[in-house]
Amino acid sequence: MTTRAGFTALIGEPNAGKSTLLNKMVGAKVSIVTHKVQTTRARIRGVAMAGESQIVFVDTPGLFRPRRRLDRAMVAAAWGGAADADVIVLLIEAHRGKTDGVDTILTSLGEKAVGRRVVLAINKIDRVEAASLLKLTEDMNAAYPFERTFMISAEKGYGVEDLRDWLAEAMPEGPWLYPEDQIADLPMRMIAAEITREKLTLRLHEELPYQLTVETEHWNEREDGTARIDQVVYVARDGHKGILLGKGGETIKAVSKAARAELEEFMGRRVHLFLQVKVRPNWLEEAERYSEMGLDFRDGN
Ligand SMILES: Nc1nc2c(ncn2[C@@H]2O[C@H](COP(=O)(O)OP(=O)(O)OP(=O)(O)O)[C@@H](O)[C@H]2O)c(=O)[nH]1
Ligand SMILES: [Mg+2]
Repeated sequence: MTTRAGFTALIGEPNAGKSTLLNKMVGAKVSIVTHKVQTTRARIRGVAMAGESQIVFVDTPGLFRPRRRLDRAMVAAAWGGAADADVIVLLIEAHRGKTDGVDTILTSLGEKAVGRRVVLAINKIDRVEAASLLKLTEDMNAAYPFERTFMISAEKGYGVEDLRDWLAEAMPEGPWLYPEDQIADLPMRMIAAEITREKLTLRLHEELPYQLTVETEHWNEREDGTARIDQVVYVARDGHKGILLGKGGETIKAVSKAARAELEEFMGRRVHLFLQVKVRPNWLEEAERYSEMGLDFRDGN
């Protein structure tokens, strides 16, 4: 039997559903998902098996017009993910269509995807009437020579199998890159930090989720089979710390509870999670914070 293995990068505007699709393909929650834009910050790999083919999906941060150093590093990471891939899947949202943001991505694709196979996935088709998809498909294909167009709902699973089968065939021949039963290659301490950041993002409003970062500082395996995990949430301002803690510490307690529950489910055992909030006015300009996130600090220049 010939085996195949390769990389498929998922790119698109923030909120397009890239992480949802990766999780669906992998069959487990490897990458965090929220209803807010700019949830994913770094490249996250998830491994899916399809027959004799191994597809390594690369989830990327959304592509948008960056302002801050962190934004620039995120966008650079996204294009870096595309540059290394065998196939690029551009996700767009069916109900939003060909937005200005999508146009900007198409222009960049022209330069950055030379020689790569690029397919279009129109996502969230559960939100529109089927009739509207034809025109969108035409407009998109008039603007860029996609090899194929798929209509999917990453959340409901519609069309996901077709896309996976096509990608399985498109992967180059070669030995598998990961053991057959491996689904992710993110270290556990990073997955744990991401889970906490997801719960914070879901609970906090406006700019706050974009002004914080979570790091796992200590991870201790205990003799009773449980794990003690200590994490730090860095914020830039005193006021943010107050909001994060909430009245009588109720906000941070709720976040910690939700994160712990998900971690326990993911790990299949008991976890003791301790969160500490630290004010660090300059964290968005610190190289170490970026390497902890899996981002290249220099890309933010
Ligand atoms: N109705 C509907 N919602 C979806 C679908 N796929 C994803 N979503 C929702 O869209 C929102 C964004 O999903 P994500 O997977 O976080 O999007 P993303 O592209 O990874 O976003 P960033 O990480 O911010 O770039 C979430 O609320 C998802 O539940 C879909 O097929 N249908
Ligand atoms: Mg994402």
